[in-house]
Amino acid sequence: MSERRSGEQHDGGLLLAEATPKLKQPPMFRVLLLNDDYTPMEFVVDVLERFFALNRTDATRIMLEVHTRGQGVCGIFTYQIAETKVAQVMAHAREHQHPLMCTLEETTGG
Ligand code: TYC
Repeated sequence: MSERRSGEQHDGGLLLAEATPKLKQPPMFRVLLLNDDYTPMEFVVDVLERFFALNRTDATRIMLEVHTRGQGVCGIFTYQIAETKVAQVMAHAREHQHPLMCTLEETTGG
């Protein structure tokens, strides 16, 4: 008669199932800089300081990684922030007539 499944409550004659929390981590995106033969190294270091809040040491390390290996990670962000960073870097590079390329890729779990 007063049988009740666990997780459910009587409420004025209504049976209300308890909501199970369904929280997930948001997908994350790496922002990448790509190497080219023309953008000055100093400009790339400035971009990394300006848009990714890196100090000169880390900015220089990442710039050299891009220069020697072809690409490098500037940071990892949620989609909206990653996309904004890419747009800001591309606009800044074009304003200064440099062919610097910036893109994003989704991380897969880690
Ligand atoms: N390869 C460039 C040069 O020799 C430097 C550079 C580094 C360009 C990183 C782009 O994302 C880049 N001037």
